[in-house]
Amino acid sequence: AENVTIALAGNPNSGKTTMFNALTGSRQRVGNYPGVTVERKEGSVILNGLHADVVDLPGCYSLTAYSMEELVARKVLVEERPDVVVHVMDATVLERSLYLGVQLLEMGVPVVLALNMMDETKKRGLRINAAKLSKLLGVPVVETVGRTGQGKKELLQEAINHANQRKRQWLPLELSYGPDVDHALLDMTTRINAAGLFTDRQPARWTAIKYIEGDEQVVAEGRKAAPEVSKELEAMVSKLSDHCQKTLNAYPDAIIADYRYGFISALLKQGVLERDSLRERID
Ligand code: GDP
Ligand code: K
Ligand code: MG
Repeated sequence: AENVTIALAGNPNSGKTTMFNALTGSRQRVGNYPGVTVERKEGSVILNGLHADVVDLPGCYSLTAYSMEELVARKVLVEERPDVVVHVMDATVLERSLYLGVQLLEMGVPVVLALNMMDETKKRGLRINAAKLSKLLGVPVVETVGRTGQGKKELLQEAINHANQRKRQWLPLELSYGPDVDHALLDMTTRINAAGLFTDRQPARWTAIKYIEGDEQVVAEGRKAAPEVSKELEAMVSKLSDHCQKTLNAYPDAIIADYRYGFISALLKQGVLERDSLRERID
């Protein structure tokens, strides 16, 4: 059987490379992505009978074309379609980390969350209910300490199980962004599906979100692949943008970001994240 392919994604300094090293040891190759100066680290892991190929993605905060790192990470996800993405999160800043996590889920890739830096989290008196987070998001969540390798086997096991269950099927999480954006998204998604624009490689709703976010790369590719469809989509975005500025005094991409943060903060309040009182910490 072919090895499961795992991509490690996460914010800069979340511990991706440390986890990559813990998993792959010396079975590594370092190269470059074509045409850019971003380093590509690949390796393989054999751990107690489990086999996988792993790629360490460049660090990013979003999956919109805001930086070279984000472009490269997204390109790997869309074009190479890893069987599963392990999102390595700095659990001491769970809320911020989940902003990328939510975007991975919205993209639809099979995701396993690694709550990394659990040693630091405990020192700071933060309590994270991993089981609850897993249940609420519908994805496996594993606690890890990259520096010691703690949790790495369970993480690998969960990643391989999840990959086999999902069989590379992309099932995007659909958030609401409020009535105005939702309405436009529905119209755009219908248009994208009817035209089959990029539907072989990414969810139509995700393409629509990228248009609304003003993602230059997706829009440029859309113009090239289907100029007429792209023109219609851009008109829909511009109408939405005018409407949102008039009625809400906000741009649609900012509204999308707000709703994502709202979703995350509501999630954390459901007993996922608690802070020990100072007294408990001293005891
Ligand atoms: P990357 O940018 O995501 O590749 O992050 P690195 O793997 O380079 O790690 C960033 C820093 O966090 C390094 O100093 C690591 O030693 C440290 N680090 C990684 N994992 C852990 C962990 O679980 N606990 C603690 N305390 N530090 C960690
Ligand atoms: K780093
Ligand atoms: Mg790194």
